[in-house]
Amino acid sequence: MSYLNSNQLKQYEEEGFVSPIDIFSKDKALDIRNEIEYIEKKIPNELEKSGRYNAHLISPLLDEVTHNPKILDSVQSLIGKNILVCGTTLFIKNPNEKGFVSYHQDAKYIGLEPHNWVTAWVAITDSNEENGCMRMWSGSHKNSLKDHDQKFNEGNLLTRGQTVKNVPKEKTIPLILKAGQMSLHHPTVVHGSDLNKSNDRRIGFVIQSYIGTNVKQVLGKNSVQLARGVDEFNYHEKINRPKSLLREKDLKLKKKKMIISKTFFTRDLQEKVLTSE
Ligand SMILES: O=C(O)CCC(=O)C(=O)O
Repeated sequence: MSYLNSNQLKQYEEEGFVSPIDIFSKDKALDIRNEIEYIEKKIPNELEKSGRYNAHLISPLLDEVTHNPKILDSVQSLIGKNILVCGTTLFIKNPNEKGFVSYHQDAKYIGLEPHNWVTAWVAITDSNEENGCMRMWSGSHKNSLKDHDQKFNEGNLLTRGQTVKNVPKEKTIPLILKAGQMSLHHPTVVHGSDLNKSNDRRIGFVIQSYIGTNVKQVLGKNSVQLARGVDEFNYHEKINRPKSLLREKDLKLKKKKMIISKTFFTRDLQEKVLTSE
């Protein structure tokens, strides 16, 4: 049992995140990294750009992380016992590349209402200040959603470059994780990350997000997996878990889900463009 204790619950409530939480061993993290790198070699581009979404549908080891009972215990402490997996994203920063993540609030663009959901960031490699770990603006989840600019800067790993202005960067808190640990963050906490200045990759596998069964997708359609409990609302289409690595039908499902996700990830931008014309 790995339910959150009272200190961890207090941290989440006051700061908008809880970290670090031990999930699996360094060796297990290395196995997962090897599976990711095997996929990258076997099918170049499969995990590039929008391909980084939903790799848990083609990789049994990422599927195992997504449904890990320790992660689900912690998540249950925050959103209740009926849990769906909405999607996952691989955030990989290679050394000597320009990857960063602008400061943003997930709830601003992800379309999940009400905010009975939480994001798990699982470290497949160590994640620290040198290689560009996530940084959180502690307590920022308590205020309402902030205005975001759309900034298409080179290297921004966010699809729409959504950026909150005037973040006090010197006050943001680095979430330093060892491979096999995770952090959990609130839908409205402002967060981002800097460049990887190390000589190795920084790999984060992000379950984006675990949602309560009462949560709807208001910007489009979602397909989900039941992670725990029962779905008494049935708002979303259900999809299967992979039985082996890189099955043809799972690759097709991942692609289909990517096209649907892209539609709602870009929707409010399209609306913005249309209204400003
Ligand atoms: O991996 C990163 O640096 C940022 C990830 C992120 O923004 C998120 O998980 O919501």
